[in-house]
Amino acid sequence: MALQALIFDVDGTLADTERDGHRVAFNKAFAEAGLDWRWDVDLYGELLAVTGGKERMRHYIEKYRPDYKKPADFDALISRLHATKTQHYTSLLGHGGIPLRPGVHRLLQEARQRGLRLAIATTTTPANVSALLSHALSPEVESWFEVIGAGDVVAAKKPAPDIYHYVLERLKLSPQQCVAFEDSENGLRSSQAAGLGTVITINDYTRTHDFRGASLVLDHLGESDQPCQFLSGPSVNGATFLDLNLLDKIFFNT
Ligand code: XBP
Ligand code: MG
Repeated sequence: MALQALIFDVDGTLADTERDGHRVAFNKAFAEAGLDWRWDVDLYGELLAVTGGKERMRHYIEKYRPDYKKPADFDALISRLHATKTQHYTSLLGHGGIPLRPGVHRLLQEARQRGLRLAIATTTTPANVSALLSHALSPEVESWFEVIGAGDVVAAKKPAPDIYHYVLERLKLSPQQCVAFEDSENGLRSSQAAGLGTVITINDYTRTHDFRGASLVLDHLGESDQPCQFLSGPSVNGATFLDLNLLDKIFFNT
């Protein structure tokens, strides 16, 4: 069976968006709403255990702010905060922005040249995906992705496999024909449960996660002038970046 498609997670995988992007946007939304909720870098790392911004805010209140008296319209408050946070996040990407991680653009281009199909499977809001791709690369890049599975299109977010099932169904491919790219344990649990071989690129928030079951773990995808480290997986014979030939060898023994 040959490789047909690459499926990418977004936050932490395409770009390091959490610490200086999502976290900052949440804090701005809280401050504007007159709330004393404040997520510092370490706390945010703990909160990332729960995927999805709305779910993360609810988890914060339950676990860290038992003193907080929920208003009668708490659900509406969470929705409003999340909408404001999305506005802050997308405008933050437009101002200075957050670059794609090393090797991402290179691998996307290589996949397109080779006629591979591309897709996205993420927990984040669709507007955030558009903003990241158009500001980090250009507005037409979104159209490179045949399927964008994002946000609330499935009821159960990662680590549930639903978003990968959603994407695979729309691609009309089996998991054996695709490779997933993730950065976190929740992401790996999700892709693994959908039956996908998975490449992990770690980041500062996820380097201590449990990546057992991943096909390959790297610090990033690497560039010819920016070698990556292969942290676990099969021998790569001195490779310094991940390209499609290496991916074929690892996943399809070709
Ligand atoms: C990352 C997430 C998201 C973002 C926030 O998902 O967990 O919740 O932190 O996005 P992934 P929203 O790595 O799968 O892209 O606030 O839009 O939910
Ligand atoms: Mg991620």
